[in-house]
Amino acid sequence: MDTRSRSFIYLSSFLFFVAITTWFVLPTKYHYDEHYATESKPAFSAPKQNVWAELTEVEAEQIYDFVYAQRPELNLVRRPKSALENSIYILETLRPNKSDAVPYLFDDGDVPQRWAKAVLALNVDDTPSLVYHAVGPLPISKESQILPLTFPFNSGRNDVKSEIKDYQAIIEFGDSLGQSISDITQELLGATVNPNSEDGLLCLPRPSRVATGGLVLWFQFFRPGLGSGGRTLLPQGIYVKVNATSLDQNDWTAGPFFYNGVIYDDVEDFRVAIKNSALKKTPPNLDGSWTDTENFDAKPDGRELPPPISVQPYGARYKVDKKEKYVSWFGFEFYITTAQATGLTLYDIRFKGERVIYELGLQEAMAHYAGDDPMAGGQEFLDTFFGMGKNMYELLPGYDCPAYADYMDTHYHMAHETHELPNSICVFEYTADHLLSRHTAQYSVTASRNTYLIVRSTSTVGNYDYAIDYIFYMDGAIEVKVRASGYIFAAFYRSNKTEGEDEYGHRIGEAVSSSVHDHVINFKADLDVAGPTNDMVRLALEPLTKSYDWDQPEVKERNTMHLVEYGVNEETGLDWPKNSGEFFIVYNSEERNAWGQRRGYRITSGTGMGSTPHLTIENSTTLGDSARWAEHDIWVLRQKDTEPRSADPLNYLAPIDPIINFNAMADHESLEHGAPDTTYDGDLVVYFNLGSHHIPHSGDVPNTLMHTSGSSVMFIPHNFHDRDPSRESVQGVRLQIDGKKYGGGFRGQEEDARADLRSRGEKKPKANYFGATYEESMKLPLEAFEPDLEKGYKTKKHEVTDLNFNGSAAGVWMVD
Ligand SMILES: *[C@@H]1O[C@H](CO)[C@@H](O)[C@H](O)[C@H]1NC(C)=O
Ligand SMILES: *[C@@H]1O[C@H](CO)[C@@H](O)[C@H](O)[C@H]1NC(C)=O
Ligand SMILES: *[C@@H]1O[C@H](CO)[C@@H](O)[C@H](O)[C@H]1NC(C)=O
Ligand SMILES: *[C@@H]1O[C@H](CO)[C@@H](O)[C@H](O)[C@H]1NC(C)=O
Ligand SMILES: *[C@@H]1O[C@H](CO)[C@@H](O)[C@H](O)[C@H]1NC(C)=O
Ligand SMILES: [Cu+2]
Repeated sequence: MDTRSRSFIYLSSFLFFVAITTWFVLPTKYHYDEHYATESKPAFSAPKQNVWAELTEVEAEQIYDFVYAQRPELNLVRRPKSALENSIYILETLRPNKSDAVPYLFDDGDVPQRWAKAVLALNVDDTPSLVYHAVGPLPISKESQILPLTFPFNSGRNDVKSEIKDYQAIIEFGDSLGQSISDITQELLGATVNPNSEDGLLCLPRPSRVATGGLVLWFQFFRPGLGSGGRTLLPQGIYVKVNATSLDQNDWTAGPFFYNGVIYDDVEDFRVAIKNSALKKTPPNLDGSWTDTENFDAKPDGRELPPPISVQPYGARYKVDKKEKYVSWFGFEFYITTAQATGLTLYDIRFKGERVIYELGLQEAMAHYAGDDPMAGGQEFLDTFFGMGKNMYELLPGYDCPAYADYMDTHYHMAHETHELPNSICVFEYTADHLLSRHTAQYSVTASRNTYLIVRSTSTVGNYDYAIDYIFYMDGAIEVKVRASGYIFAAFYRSNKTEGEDEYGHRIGEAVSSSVHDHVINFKADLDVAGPTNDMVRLALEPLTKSYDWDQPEVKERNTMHLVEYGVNEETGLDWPKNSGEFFIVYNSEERNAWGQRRGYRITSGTGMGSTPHLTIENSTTLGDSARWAEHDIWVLRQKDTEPRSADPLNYLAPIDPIINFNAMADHESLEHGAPDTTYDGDLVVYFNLGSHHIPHSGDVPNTLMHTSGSSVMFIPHNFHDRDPSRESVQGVRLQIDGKKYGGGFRGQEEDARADLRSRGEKKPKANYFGATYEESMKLPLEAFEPDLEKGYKTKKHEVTDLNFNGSAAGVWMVD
């Protein structure tokens, strides 16, 4: 959202066809047999309304009209031209309190009242403020009201002041500042800022800053990154501090400057140093084919053939109610909803009719940098500020998701406009290349396939792409996985480096440093394991030296190990244990399985690159109190209607005094419950972090790769059932290699004793399948292998943000 609409030239052929294609429908789904077609199945509908669903366009229209009519004194405009005009910036669903939704879901209670959250962008005494309101109940009636929305915010406020008074002026200031030193940029960078040219330099501010009052920003020069949008790989070595505090732009000041490790007080100092050759030069960071995301020309052996892919000729085995965004698959059932800030959230996740998780969704996605230059050194992003939902773009069939996946759209309402993000959520089943279980016996071998269900979306926030998966396994396990790709936000590398430059990354190009950073991505899991009353424990496996009677007299003391359980009795943050030496388990407080064991789910760092991280930086100067959840791996808190979220997008604007301070939520309240103390009912909430310590290396150029950026957390049944429930769901085979005399077991086991396991009926075939199999050869349409993307892709232009302020949570400003 570069104001000069200096939009990217689509050099890559993919983006090129996106730009030229007209309006097409989705590729029709192929089906081997009409009989299996989803369309011909009886319509599937959710048992209840999706009470968390995003507002419809009709609802939004009603609310706009209502607010305009009720608040004439605010002079709300539909399309604000600056932060000094009042407007309704965002409208979205104010999700119902859990205390209202649960009676509806489980006890025939009434449908909870539907409310909207309205973010008003208001000019309060020349200071732009974002102010939260609740509007409802919906539909708008005589009872509907507009109320200040404070209860979700532990600051007690419903507003955040923004120092960004004139976004447009900041961008223009960067432009004219850049042009005013074109002699310097030509000399040092070999180019100039020129808004009328596509390959001119840009002079852009760092969004994050330290709120000491006022607006003091560091600007850095960038080459534009023409081909694929690789601007963040192209930072240049000139930095300038700008004081944009005053309302009057004429009072804004530029300087000092920073170049090649040296600070120059003002532009004249800088010029003089260049003229007198007192300044040590360092080569600029030039664009070239090295920033291109593709190599269309290389022909290594094998590239002439397409790779193997997955097909689904008999249709899907899950059911989706797309209207209610409700999914059912092998005992799993859940609702999906979206929000412009946080993307997907799943609600009321049940497994075989039992409650497991009430709410599972992203809270915030942080990237925190470090460096010895003024840009990287103070840089940090909280990506809900830019919108993890708003930036959930259309997925590529056959690539982001298999050709046979189902898609859903996302909507959000910004500045009196409803935006559609078509096909931005996909759902599909996938069979892993590895089994869920197998066993070789003396006369048989058995194998069960690992087929799982995935709900996927991808948020592209400026330079970075986050692919977020919710994965469901047949044993009741649930995994949340994030993989990152896209361009790293590199730092400029001074070839005449000052001491310490290599402490903040690797040199990965002529004048590029990889710029080390931490990704910490916070999720909420409101676990209701077999119901809401739960306890969390740390079940430790510890070394032990013990004397056993039966060991006497030979072994006086035996070095061994044993289980020790520690209750988590107060709200706290935990780190993944050393040597994976503890199991974090959430147990139901009352229910036990057939063996008298408490029914539980284990929370563990899952399938990624090592265990999931927390922020390395302690008490980050940039973050203040805006993201305290990043300081440990996993948190356990009381569930409260007044604490629905760990973070708010506006925390980015007010880090020192944020609207939600997570520290004040995780404040060591007791988690003990039951008589005589009835103040706490035992309903707990877990917050956990995904992400990675990202030390990009030469292989992150041009883009970060998803196999190295993956991280996940899993929720795994732990004594939740009496046996492994996947046995009744899986598809697989037991191959009998000697069916006559002996069965599957060891020699000596009589055939008849286990006849039911070994054969189906009289024929006693050798291969005994459980679950359906493919029965005949078939011919599949090309679409099953290679969807026609030129027809299928609806989007004509992606509103990818430039990690700048326009369209962020700070507001949107329209140009004429
Ligand atoms: C801000 O972004 C919106 C789209 O979200 C665009 O319509 C508008 O022109 C942009 N404003 C400026 C000042 O660039
Ligand atoms: C920034 O400018 C404001 C007003 O123009 C001034 O009051 C303030 O002292 C300046 N800050 C610094 C650090 O120079
Ligand atoms: C780095 O500095 C040295 C002097 O310290 C100078 O000779 C050399 O040219 C500089 N290198 C570059 C790339 O500017
Ligand atoms: C964190 O930093 C702030 C500001 O420097 C300081 O006031 C505070 O005491 C620090 N807190 C901790 C826990 O170190
Ligand atoms: C939700 O809970 C909060 C905190 O108890 C309360 O202030 C608010 O009115 C509730 N919302 C509705 C719609 O009842
Ligand atoms: Cu990264």
